[in-house]
Amino acid sequence: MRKKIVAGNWKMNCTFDEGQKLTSEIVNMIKDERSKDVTVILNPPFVHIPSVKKLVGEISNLFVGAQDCSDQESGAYTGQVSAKILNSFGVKYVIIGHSERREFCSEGNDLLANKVKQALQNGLTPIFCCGESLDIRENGSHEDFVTQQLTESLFDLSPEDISKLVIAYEPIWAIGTGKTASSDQAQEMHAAIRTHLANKYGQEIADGISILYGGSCKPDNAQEIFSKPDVDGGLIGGASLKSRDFMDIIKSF
Ligand code: 3PY
Repeated sequence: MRKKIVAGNWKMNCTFDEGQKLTSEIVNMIKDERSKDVTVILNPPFVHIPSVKKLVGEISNLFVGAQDCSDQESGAYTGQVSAKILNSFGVKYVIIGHSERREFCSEGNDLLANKVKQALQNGLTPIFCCGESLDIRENGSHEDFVTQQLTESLFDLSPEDISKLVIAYEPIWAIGTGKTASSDQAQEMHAAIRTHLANKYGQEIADGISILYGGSCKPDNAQEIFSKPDVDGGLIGGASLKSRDFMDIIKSF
């Protein structure tokens, strides 16, 4: 059975007080509503991590993640945060290769391969993002594009390491645009990703990897998207900043 996962990507949002309020609300609702079989991950900006972690406490299905990590172990890399440092703060998950980092920080497949390795070597679970732009979707090469992202960043990993990953398919044309992939479009790409993983690592390993959908996932479309057989949850942007919406998404399985 694959893990069902809902991860909130706060992006560059929330002051200290806003982050505390949002986390407290989510903690209270999760305690009340007990969505125990869903793994929930909060990915705030780095500076929030210790205070969010403190509020989260020991709730067994609620974890703190980061939005990025360095491709380097340690040293003179001003402004970067290593996987090793994140681990020492109790972080369990890290988003790697979000399209906004690919675009605004020029992160390419080779660099992302090193970030994934750093995360794994330091005990973090990478949530590896892939996804195509509108041009690529419209010219019909989206499957080739996404499978190439996976091949170039992940296919050096051993079967044991790839099994530890979570993958997030986030079509760029659906991020922050209000457009969402239809549930059939999401299913089609998730199935293609799983087949690509199976061709390299075998069906059993591919069947164990959770693949999340991201891109304008909201309470009113989550249930339909999560009902698809190869969709194992969501990486949630804007709707993760509203505790009620986030909880409604968590309850959409
Ligand atoms: C979005 O839904 O906008 C995201 O980018 C989630 O990572």
